[in-house]
Amino acid sequence: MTKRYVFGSPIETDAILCKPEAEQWENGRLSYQENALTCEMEEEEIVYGLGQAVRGINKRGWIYESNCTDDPQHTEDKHSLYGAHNFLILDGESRLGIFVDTPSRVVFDIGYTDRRTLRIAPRTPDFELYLISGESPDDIVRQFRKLVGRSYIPPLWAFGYGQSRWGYSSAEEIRQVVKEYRENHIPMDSVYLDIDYMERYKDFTVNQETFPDFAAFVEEMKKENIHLVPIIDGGVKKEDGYDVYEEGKEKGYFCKDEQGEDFVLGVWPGRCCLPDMLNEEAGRWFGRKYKILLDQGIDGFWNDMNEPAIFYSEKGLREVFEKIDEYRTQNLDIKTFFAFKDLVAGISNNPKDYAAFYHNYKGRKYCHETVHNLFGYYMTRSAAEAFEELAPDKRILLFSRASYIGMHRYGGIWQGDNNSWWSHLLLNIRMMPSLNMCGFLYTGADIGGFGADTTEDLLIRWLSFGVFTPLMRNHAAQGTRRQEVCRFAGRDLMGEVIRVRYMLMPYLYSEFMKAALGDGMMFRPLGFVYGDDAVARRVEDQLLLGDSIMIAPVHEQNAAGRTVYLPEPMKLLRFRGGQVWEEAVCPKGHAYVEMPLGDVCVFLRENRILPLSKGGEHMGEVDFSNLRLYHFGAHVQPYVYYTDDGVSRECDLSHTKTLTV
Ligand code: MIG
Repeated sequence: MTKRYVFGSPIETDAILCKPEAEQWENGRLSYQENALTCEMEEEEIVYGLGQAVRGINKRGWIYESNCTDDPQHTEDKHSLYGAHNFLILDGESRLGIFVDTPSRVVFDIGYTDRRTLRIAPRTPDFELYLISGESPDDIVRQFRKLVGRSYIPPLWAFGYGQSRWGYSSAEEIRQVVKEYRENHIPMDSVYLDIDYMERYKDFTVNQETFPDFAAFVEEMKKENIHLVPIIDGGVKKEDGYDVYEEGKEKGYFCKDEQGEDFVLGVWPGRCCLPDMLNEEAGRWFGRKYKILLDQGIDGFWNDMNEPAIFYSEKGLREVFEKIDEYRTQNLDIKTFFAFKDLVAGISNNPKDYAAFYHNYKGRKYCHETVHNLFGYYMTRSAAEAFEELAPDKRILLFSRASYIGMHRYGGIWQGDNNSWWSHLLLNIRMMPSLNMCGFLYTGADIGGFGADTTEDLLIRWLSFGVFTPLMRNHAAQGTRRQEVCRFAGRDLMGEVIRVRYMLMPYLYSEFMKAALGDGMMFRPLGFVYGDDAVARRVEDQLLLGDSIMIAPVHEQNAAGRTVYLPEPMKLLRFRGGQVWEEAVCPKGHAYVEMPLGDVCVFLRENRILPLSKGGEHMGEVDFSNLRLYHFGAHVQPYVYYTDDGVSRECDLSHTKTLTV
């Protein structure tokens, strides 16, 4: 049951599609005072949720802030990442789902100030609050997701393995990457185009010198069964004669500063303007621009820098230059040296700048900071709504870096600029269920790690987890070690791991679609299914994937295996050398399982079915009808199997059939 409460005069976010009647607030489990909601947490209570955030599946013991931020250091001392996902569940003696709907910052102090107290403090006293009670966390998630609407569904090919790298700058370079994969028979479906495909980082342009005849190149890649996926940035280059800029300026579609002039900020292309994504007309205009690339055969995009990231504002830059001169002649000591250092570092993503420009949203003028968390959401929504008109018959791949709940209807997200660290593989694992709770099903992290140099074993282990995530993309930053699998001596092993993805595809797609169409989760914490098992509830590095299997990825360097907790007897299926080895049933309890590099292990639940295909070198080769069904137990339940053509926008649960043994 959901109860809705309105505090002050909230700004509509369009997160919730169907709103129940608002009720009169009364302090109950949660009390409201001094613009904060507080409640006591029981010792054993677990707090799930918050989507994209640092730390564990259980969010207790830290203070988080919903404030979309471009911060490439996802260390555990941080409070905000790229998304703002204000939904959580308290799971103790009773259960409670909480969604705080407001477009600006919210602080979630989950036992940080006082270990036993939850304190939720929105930036202003204007917000909507939804309290959902239910029988189980699963039940609460379903009710919540029904309120926020169906999750985005990408085309089937977008589940294939994709290669990306910041720095790919010519058609020739991309041809080479594709050639290496195909020659080594390593499956692949997509290559991502990062900012260097553009002409001087101008959205919707293509560098004519390095990508001559882009449409023909897109077509050539399609023949190789490769989809090219270009990046689109939130900022539009301020350059005379650049049509997107000129049009935006003339029509008044850019965000304005206090004086009513176009707000100017620095991002990749240098000086930029921000399309007012929140404004219906401006958003529609920006969304229609994707047509330029659609017309050249493109059918997928990733939206970046849409927190929005601000390297500097024109004003901020001026101030820094003025101050820097003051330091020039000084003896920089303990006080002044660090102030000097911070001066330049503080120029990016500065709160002052977020308070210095305005939107025209739903007919009213708003200072950006009051609606900050909606920018990436509305950028992605603008694109998705344009696609509905421009490509009514097919699904277009779309995912974003910044997000707010509600955006999950329009696109997926990737988990941003992680690092090639083992701890970030673990973070990737832990974030999957939290994101799923908030409706973000099509998601994944940069496999191998974005920043810093990867290692061969990290990449293998990360791929061995990445085979399960809907977005399976290897991406790395400019200047880091090359990360295409063909660059490693262990390429054959990596190829075998990637092949597992294609064998699992019928199951993964089916589970994804059932989660999307049925408001469920694809990845669940063990506590969601084995809520009465006190040990299972504390497991932070194993997940249930769909209804049939559990996964327990290796996330430590030099481990030859790991301890796995089995909440019930399960059968170990080991993918090795392109084959599936059925091992003995592991009894309930802890078990040490050997997992040498290159093995992918799944734990099959009793009386469930795991359908597998033979695989393929791209999604078009995967046979979704000739399946081998793995199972064990005396009372095997039928498997509800979803398949469709993978492109039509029309999808519903009538596309399911039942597989039995
Ligand atoms: O600030 O386009 O998260 O995936 O490679 C860096 C360059 C800008 C950030 C994205 C990353 C991408 C990079 N972008």
